[in-house]
Amino acid sequence: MTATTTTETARTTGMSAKDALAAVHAARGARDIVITTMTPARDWMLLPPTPLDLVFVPSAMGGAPSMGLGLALAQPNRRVIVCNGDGSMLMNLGSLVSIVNARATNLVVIVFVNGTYEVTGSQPVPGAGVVDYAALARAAGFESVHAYASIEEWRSDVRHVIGAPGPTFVSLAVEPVHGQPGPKSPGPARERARRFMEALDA
Ligand SMILES: Cc1ncc(C[n+]2csc(CCOP(=O)(O)OP(=O)(O)O)c2C)c(N)n1
Repeated sequence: MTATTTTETARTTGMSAKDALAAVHAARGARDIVITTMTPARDWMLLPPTPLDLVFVPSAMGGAPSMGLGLALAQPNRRVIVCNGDGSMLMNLGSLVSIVNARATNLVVIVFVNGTYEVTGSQPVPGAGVVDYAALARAAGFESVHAYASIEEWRSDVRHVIGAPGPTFVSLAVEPVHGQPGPKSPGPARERARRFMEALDA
């Protein structure tokens, strides 16, 4: 179930968020919805886009797992993958309980644990190095819980992890990056929402 014996807050293996996202990008199915927010959104936009990407920028901070739950329930024949920040996850821990309670078997929540609020200037996230996100997910009732601190292990498991019945929670210990700008909106939200809804109907 948990893939590594390393604690999830360990920083020894040097997994970059970009590499971890690239592994998600390579493994996602053609019909899967991918929601990204915070630095995962910034780095996802460096990869080739698809109409089923929901780059949640600007965002209701903390809201990505809830957005993912709504989409997972509305689109039961699609998998929904949420790429969230650790600070954002802390703002909306209750969503984990809602996800389990709703039995959202098609939902995967991936938290990029970098210990910082990277988009706002790398302030430390409360509890960085102490909070065990995988344990929080288990306590909320998730049965499929994984934690990785190694890009090699994540690359080798990602397809299986996101393809298995959920709800699934993944904690990725990634290196913080300092001094980079936050994500820029990829365009007018209304127009992007319209195109996204068209893609859902297609
Ligand atoms: C109500 C409220 N609580 C907490 C915060 C602090 N906060 C939570 S997430 C965040 C920025 C994003 O951090 P994170 O989700 O860790 O993503 P990263 O930028 O590291 O990718 C901030 C400033 C806030 N802005 N508002």
